[in-house]
Amino acid sequence: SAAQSAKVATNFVPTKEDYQKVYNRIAEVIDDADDYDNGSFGPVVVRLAWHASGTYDKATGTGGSNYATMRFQPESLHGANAGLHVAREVLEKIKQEFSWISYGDLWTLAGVAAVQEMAGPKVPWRPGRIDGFESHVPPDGRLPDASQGAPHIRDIFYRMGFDDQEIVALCGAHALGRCHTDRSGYDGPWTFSPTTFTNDFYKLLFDEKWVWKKWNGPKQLEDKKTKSLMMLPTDYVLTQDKSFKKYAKAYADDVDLFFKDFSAAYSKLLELGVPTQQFVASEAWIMQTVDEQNS
Ligand code: HIF
Repeated sequence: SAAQSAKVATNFVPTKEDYQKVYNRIAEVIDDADDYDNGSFGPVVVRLAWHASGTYDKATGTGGSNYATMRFQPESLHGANAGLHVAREVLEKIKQEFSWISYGDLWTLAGVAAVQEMAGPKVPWRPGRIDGFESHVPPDGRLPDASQGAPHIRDIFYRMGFDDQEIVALCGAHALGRCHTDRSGYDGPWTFSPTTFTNDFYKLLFDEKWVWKKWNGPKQLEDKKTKSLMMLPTDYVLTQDKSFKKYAKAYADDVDLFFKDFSAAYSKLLELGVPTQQFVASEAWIMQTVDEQNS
């Protein structure tokens, strides 16, 4: 709008309230999904925020959420990012309304809003990411391959600077959403409530009997009882690897512990690759849910 362009022209410095307005628009837009999956863009937005951040390489300081490089080829075409154009397009509407926000801040704030609005924990977040260029695109192959085992998971997440406990805490986000055959080749949701953030991912891992699905697609597991849920090989590994299993069991038994640890790990994920001095605040903010603002 003219008012917003004028703000940019006069060096508009957004406050926490301005970011809260963006958050509130995100909450509206992810819910406006009548004809899409389970009626929510929340899960695919959580995946966008993660894939935008999970390219980080601690050793070289490259990748991560700072430059929002998934806007560019070839990163937008990397196999792991198949389907994420849906999330980028949904959020583009908001970028048009709030032109002052960087794409990296918009995508990560959207991840936070999606988690919180789907009844998940508060995730501390702060702005400061800047838009980069094609030259910042990280190489392909930095995101995890779902057909692999524990050594691969560790390679990928240790490279970002996470430990076993943080890896397992993050993995609970697969309570949300589903796999699409035309994106990853895998098929189906992990839980019965894919638009509500719960610790059901861990509970189901331990409570159900998981068997290899007989089909033409990639190797995945299905629950023996209903055959309507799925686990990726990388998900199932959390019950097989001794160190991973310890944490997965703890999160199955204690939803509060899971929420607390997920919040910390996801917040850390979303800040990967952003130089500390770029952040506008020394401590991350807690954005309010729509419900909290209305009560
Ligand atoms: Fe996912 N993930 N993820 N993931 N992911 C998929 C979908 C989602 C991995 C593979 C896949 C995380 C870790 C890993 C979400 C969030 C997170 C799909 C299906 C695959 C194959 C894509 C499709 O077909 O649409 C692997 C191998 C991971 C490392 C173990 C994170 C922890 C769980 C970091 C994370 O936050 C979400 C949400 C989805 C659902 C997207 C949707 O469109 O519904």
